[in-house]
Amino acid sequence: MKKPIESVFKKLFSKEPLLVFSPGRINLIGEHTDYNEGFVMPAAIDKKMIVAIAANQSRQGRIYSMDFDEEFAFDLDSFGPKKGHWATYVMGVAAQLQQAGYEVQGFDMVFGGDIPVGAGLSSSAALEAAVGFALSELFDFKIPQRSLIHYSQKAEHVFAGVQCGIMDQFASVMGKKEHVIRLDCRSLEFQHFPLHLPDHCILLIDTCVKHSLADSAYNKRREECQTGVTAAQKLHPEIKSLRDMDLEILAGIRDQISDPVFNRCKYVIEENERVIKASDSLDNSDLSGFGKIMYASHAGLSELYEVSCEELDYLVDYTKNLDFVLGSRMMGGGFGGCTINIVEKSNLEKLQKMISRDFELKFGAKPKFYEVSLENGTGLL
Ligand code: GAF
Repeated sequence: MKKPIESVFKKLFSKEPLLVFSPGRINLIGEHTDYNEGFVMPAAIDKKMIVAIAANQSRQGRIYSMDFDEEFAFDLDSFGPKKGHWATYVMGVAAQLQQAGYEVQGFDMVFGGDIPVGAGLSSSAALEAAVGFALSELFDFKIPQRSLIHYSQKAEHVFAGVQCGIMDQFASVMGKKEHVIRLDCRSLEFQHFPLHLPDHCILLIDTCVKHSLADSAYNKRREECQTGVTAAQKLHPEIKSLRDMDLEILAGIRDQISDPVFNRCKYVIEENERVIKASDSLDNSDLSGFGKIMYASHAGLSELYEVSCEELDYLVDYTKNLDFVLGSRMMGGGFGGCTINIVEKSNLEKLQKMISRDFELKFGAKPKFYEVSLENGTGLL
């Protein structure tokens, strides 16, 4: 991907660009826990967004998207969100930097990469982090990593309209080769720990569907969690987020909240406990224990949090009786995208053939498969 982006840039703008990259992410476990100040276990992967950039001595940001084969220009002194348009992610980051006092000058940019869009691998967070880092390098802002993460998240909130948590941007910036990140989304304390899978690999199976309303349903889940917290605070004022609640506290407010709110809160409380248990399993090299927790996570996401869909449920169920798949669950925001699976390397091909055939028979289209490796976060190419 590096070569075509570089040469498209040179062709369009007749100068040498600076090249940066930012990876997509997987999440082993801890879904929809980040915005509840809970725990997550993501990692950066070998699929990335690449940004080529150079200053243009004007007050314009001129951007070309390789994926959309489209150009877009905006005036750095007057611009706003353009929800639903790819350029909103670039402008959103530029706006955050300006707001923080960085003097963003005119720039030319080409971007593209191999993170499938809509697959739940957080291509938008990767783009945001890449743009922030590219502007920082180009104009020598020296933005610290943590600020880069926050500006990227804020860009998503303000310019894309999705009230996302911190996980995706954090993983994209802080990823480390062959390591997973254990992140406490309240304190933002984290650890990199090596993931040893001698006989297994991480396989993502992409349903290639993204059901509409995913963004609005995401924001709705956030509100439902907050409704549960607000109800609990009446009895326990010290509670700040679902992170501070347990099932007993939840039972105490059962009469004050609706069934969906109860279910959302129950899921988040249980998922936080699962992340802690899953982390212990990995420490003890108990991969099969880890896999069982993945299945439990999926059940919660599907039945209580209600962010799964028929295609994702089918893929997870499919693997349940296969002894060469240790664990499987939907990954990311939901309503489509990928499942993440821990699969015995020696049976990888067999699994792909079986699923390809049966998924197509059921849904009329083939899924896609990505075997991923864990890689470093945002940097210079
Ligand atoms: C999306 C969001 F961007 C993340 O912050 C996270 O909430 C995730 O969905 C669900 O775990 O990727």
